[in-house]
Amino acid sequence: MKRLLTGLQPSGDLTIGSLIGGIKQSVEYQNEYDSFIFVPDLHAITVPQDPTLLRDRIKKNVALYLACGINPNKNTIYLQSENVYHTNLSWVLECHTYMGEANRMTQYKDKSKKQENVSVGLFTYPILMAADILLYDADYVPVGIDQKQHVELARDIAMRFNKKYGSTFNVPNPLIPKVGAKIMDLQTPTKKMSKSDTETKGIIFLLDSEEVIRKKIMSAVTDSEAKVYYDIENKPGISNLLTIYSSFSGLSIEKTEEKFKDFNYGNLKKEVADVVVEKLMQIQKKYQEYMDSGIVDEVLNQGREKVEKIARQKYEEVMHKLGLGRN
Ligand code: ATP
Ligand code: LTN
Repeated sequence: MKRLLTGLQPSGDLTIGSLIGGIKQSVEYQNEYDSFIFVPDLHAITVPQDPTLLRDRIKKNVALYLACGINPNKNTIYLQSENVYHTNLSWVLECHTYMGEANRMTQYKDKSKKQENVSVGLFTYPILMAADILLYDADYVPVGIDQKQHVELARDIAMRFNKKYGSTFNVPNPLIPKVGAKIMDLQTPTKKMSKSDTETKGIIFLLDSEEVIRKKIMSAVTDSEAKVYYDIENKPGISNLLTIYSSFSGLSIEKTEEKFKDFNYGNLKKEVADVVVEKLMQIQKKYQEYMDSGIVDEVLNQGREKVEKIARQKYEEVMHKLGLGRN
């Protein structure tokens, strides 16, 4: 079975964008691949975080993964920070990455523009990500298009290392969802709904209450044409509502468009709110059960134990090849 590995940064609470664009795919992949899903909490501290919120969110995210259908018997689930080999290998890989390569990373360029004091960690972030991937010989790495460049860097580092020291790392492939629906912000429907945005009126979080979900959807920005059809360019708000309905109901975009063609915007929004509320309430019920049961800790302990063994073996091989230590 090929190995698949992915992580969702705990940089903000999970949103319906995280569900549709990330977690839902992982649920589909879990039957086909040996799946590793981890929380890249070390990546989260490349930008300032509140420790109390971060600690709380890490556990919440894992409970949400489970509530959304990630099966702990089919996935290896763990926290990045609980396995020291991620940072150990990251250092080794930093010493095999050129400044020119790291300088080309577009996410760093974008993110560093938004920060006042840019940390060195934000710059080396893609190399830690390469370590996350190479440590476990992942075959496939499902990521959004914005992360593709990072997976390509991991490939380049792996090939360079293998060439210099002999075959050590599997060369991973990015797995970009083919027709993955992109959920846009409800207030600015030309912008992706993003969990780390500070303006939250246009974001539906998986743990929002029914009242808040309805309020956010009912006040979604639309247009003045008063006609429901799918046209991302000219009607981003309405198209986004149709996408959300389609993603939550499983109905195709064409059928969703057909269903709502004679609806006014208010009634369309109400129907969208109904499907989202129905699904999220189910998820929240399961989430609460997982939070109360102690299963999250059990799953993470099991995951930690399993990945520690794999990672230690890989890291010892790397040390040996580099002439580090005594063996
Ligand atoms: P951040 O705000 O912390 O950068 P984000 O909410 O933009 O995070 P990521 O954690 O970067 O999301 O994305 C994780 C995965 O979920 C990626 O594969 C990404 O493409 C997908 N994803 C995130 N937001 C959306 C969205 N609004 N619509 C569809 N897919 C999304
Ligand atoms: N950078 C990724 C999260 C991430 C990741 C990884 C994804 C960290 N390490 C390794 C896949 C494999 C993000 O922001 N979505």
